[in-house]
Amino acid sequence: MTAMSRFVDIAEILDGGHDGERVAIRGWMYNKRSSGGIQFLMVRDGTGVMQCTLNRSSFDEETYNNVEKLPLESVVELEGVVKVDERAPNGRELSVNNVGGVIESQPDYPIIRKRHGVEFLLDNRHLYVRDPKLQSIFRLRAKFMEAARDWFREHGYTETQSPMFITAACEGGSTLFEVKYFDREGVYLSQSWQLYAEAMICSLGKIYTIAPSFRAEPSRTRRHLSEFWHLEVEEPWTDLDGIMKVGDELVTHIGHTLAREMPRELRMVGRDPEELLRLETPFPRITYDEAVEILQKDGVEMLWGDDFGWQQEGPLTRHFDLPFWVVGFPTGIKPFYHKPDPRRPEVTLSADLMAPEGYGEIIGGGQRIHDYDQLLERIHEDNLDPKDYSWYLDLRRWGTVPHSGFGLGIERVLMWMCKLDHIRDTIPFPRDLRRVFP
Ligand code: NSS
Repeated sequence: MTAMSRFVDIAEILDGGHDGERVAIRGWMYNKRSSGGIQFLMVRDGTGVMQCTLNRSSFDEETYNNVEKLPLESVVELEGVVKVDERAPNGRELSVNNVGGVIESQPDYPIIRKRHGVEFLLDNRHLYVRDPKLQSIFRLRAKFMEAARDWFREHGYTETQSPMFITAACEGGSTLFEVKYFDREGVYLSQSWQLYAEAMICSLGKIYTIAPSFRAEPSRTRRHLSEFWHLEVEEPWTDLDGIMKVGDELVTHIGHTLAREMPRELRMVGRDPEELLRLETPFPRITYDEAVEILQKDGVEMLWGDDFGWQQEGPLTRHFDLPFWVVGFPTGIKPFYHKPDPRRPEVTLSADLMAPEGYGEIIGGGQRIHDYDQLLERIHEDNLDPKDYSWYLDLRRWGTVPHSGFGLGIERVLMWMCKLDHIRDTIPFPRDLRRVFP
């Protein structure tokens, strides 16, 4: 063993930055096999996974055999020459002739490379987060947040936060999580930043947040978490049409950024980057009425006035291969803050963005009521207590302006962009009805 040359990131090698060069990498031995005097190690660092080959003839017998005996997830430092080789996964491999510091792991790593049940993998999530597919998703997730923040910065929005302990529902009482808050009752975890955002637009103008939201979703589904990350936007002097344009541009920018900057990760998770490059503004818009008609023609159960559930969104979104808006939901199925359409008060100036291919709702939002009396009336109609919303009503008394906003479920968008069939793998430690451990 000789001293290692400088360590480089595996991603740099896979991107072609070190072809033919002598480099060292360090990481966890994710997988291995041997055949005919050659060992193939799959090594993972924080940036990627690559194949490393050890030829028996390049080592003394003891070193070669010691490496061969290493259990999975041992940490290795390997030095060698980068070879372009089409047979290697990702097209490059490290031809190793020097093995450095080794941290041997215990022999019984619970996640073997066979198929495990979902519950087993969730019980071992603290280890399963190392899986290369999950690693790619989490890297895409980080890039997602970066791309969103870039877009907001370029367009003059300010990031701001709301409290997580709140006292009144934004999205209906049935999914509120009540928490023990000193000796006070009626304190809950936030479902949305929105109500506070409506106060903050009078301070900061165009704003956004990226924060967790909490919903006590009563059932386990493929697309609900009890803790999800919510990207929300609110802006003054903006109507429904204006806020939909924000959604068009933001989602397109994020999709294009992932496709351009992380094509390898996208391919790894099963999404062709070209499909995201096809995103183009503006996204098509259909009315709620048209959506009901499409579903009824398809023989799906749906009456005018019903909310969409999975039974409806699945079939509806299979008609599209790009995202589209559904506009003008009935007043009866939307929360109190949605502004009724002045030309047709039985519907609201609201819009949900639907992801295609059966994925369904990824954004919900619209124009808010900015008139005091109208808001009070809607609060009464929904049997809410105006006292709970006194500060929210106040906002309509001093300098009220037309304003709009929306909330985007980050895990929902990632699930679609990564073409996953379940929401759980879009977040490192998913929380749902049954799971808060690990
Ligand atoms: O309930 S929403 O449709 N709308 C709001 O919360 C508004 N107050 C947002 C706003 O206008 N500022 O939720 C918005 C999005 C929705 O489209 C989903 O993409 C996502 O939040 N969402 C969820 N994702 C994962 N799990 C759960 N349980 C969930 N609930 C909503």
